[in-house]
Amino acid sequence: MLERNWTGTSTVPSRGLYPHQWSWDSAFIAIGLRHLSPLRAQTELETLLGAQWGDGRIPHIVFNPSVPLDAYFPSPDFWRSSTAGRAVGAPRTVQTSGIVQPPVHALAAWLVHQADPGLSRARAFLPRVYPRLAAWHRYLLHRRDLGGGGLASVVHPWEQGMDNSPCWDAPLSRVPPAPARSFRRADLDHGAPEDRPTDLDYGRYVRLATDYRDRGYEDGPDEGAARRASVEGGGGRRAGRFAVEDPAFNALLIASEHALARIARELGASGTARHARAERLTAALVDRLWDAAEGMFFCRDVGTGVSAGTGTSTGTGTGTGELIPERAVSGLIPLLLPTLPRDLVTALVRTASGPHFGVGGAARLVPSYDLTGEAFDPHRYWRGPSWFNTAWLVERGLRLHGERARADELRGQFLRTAGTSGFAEYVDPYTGEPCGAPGFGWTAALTLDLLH
Ligand code: 9YW
Repeated sequence: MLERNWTGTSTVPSRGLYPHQWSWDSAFIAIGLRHLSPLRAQTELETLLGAQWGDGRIPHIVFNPSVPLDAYFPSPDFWRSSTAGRAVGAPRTVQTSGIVQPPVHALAAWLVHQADPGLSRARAFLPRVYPRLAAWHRYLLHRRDLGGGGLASVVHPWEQGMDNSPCWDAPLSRVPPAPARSFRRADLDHGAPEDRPTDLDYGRYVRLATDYRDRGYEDGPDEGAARRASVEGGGGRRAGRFAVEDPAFNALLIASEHALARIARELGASGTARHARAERLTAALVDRLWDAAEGMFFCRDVGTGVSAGTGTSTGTGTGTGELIPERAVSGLIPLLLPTLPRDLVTALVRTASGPHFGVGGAARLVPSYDLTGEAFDPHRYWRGPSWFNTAWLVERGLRLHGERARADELRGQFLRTAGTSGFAEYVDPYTGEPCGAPGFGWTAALTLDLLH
């Protein structure tokens, strides 16, 4: 699969459905590729980082210029990155999207280095990628702290990577959809409509992306300054209609910050300040997103139109919002964090193995959404099906915290299901029936990783 999906400089998630380079896919793919070809794994990450914007953002898609425009929507002529994003430093030569995806990259870079430190040092891999990864984290922490509590916010469901998760239903309901006739969904040429997001979802995705583009992909003034103003009671952040603090996105940022600390140490610096920052971020994550009664993390809606304490639409946009009471796999992923308090680890393991997720019991892998939830749908993308990247993250978290038997069980299920599904994009969480695209990049790559 990985050979077939390799383009010469990077790997496509799937030949038909996703014919370009995707940001967090590439990070997961590099983690697997390092076992086959450490050079190819380094190249995968270097290609992605080569498309980084001047303000530090790593775009969620890097477009392949040899692929026809109508093969994927939204295409480069929708994003218009090199012109619309000029003020914030979009590259001139390569076309990209203007939004981001979860920051798995520093973690991937560190794991890729470890697979062949000799090659990595000979190619100065870490000295070349470190400044770019540091700028990426700086962007997220300074420009994307829209809630003012120290965490990064996503401004589009595509940024968090779980496009149609029920977590977005409430914040998305504030977004007027773009008319269905104003765009053409290329995804439906490849995927069954009942396995994909709805047309109404797409209308809202398109509206949000269009508005962001038309604002020149600006995230507002220095968020640090805005935050100081807000602490003093002035408000002043620039959260738009859709702004959400997500537990998985932030947990991956923290895991990557720990990895950056290790990279810094390998390069002769101390790394202490980065570990300390990861600690502060872990405290902020627990403070803002942990729900003790539910035993898991939730998203916090900090978009304009949500007021503190009521969660109702007021139009004032205080940015402090409310937790979104939807149980999704995103709320289990902080299990990955090395210094999560022990009682939280215990509660997360209990929640994962309980009736809502059925890990190690009724479910295959880790369902993307609450098996008992009203919005649960075993085939519709991120509203129930099990995905392999999230299972890999939960397996890693279980192993890290000494839950060896549970981790072994999940690993075994992962490998069996990956094989029998033809390395599917996602599977029915009860039957393991393959859904979405076959021959999916991160499914193949993470299988390799678990085999090592
Ligand atoms: C889309 C490429 C991407 C993943 C996302 C997944 C999907 C794109 O595919 O989004 O067109 O819907 O949700 O996580 O990175 O594999």
